[in-house]
Amino acid sequence: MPSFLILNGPNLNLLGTRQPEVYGRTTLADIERMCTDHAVKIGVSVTFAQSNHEGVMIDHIHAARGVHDGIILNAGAYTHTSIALMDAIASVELPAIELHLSNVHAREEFRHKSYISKVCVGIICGFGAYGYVLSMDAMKVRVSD
Ligand code: CA2
Repeated sequence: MPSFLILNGPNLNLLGTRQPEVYGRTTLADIERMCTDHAVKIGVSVTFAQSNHEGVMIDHIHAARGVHDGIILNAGAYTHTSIALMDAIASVELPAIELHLSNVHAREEFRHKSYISKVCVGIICGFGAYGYVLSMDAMKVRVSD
């Protein structure tokens, strides 16, 4: 059974509690439940991690090698700044999907730049919490190729 790491970055632990007009009212725990239910339906396994720290996120990415078949990554604001995360994704040679709740291209200019995109197989953004489910479907297709 394909196994996916779903890794969330800084501030995403606050989902559903602040800025609902931008990020919705769904909490990270709700998203994890949604993904766990969907995993059963499509026959994959999912492991979740969240960190507010760049180095810890890098450790999770390194640890995914040989354990998971793909990484679904909402790197939060590190998307727009982190060469280190980009290098970590490239180094593990696993397919990664860049995920965002919001449509980053409809927002501030600084969110249009992503270091992560260069090393990801695809990008899903703008569909809120449903983007996690979409990413799981997309990753399943990718790893079944
Ligand atoms: O749209 C996304 O998923 C983002 O990755 C979210 C990041 C943002 O920096 C990216 O540009 C796009 C921010 C996550 C902040 O999450 C919060 C959740 C609740 C309250 C405040 C922030």
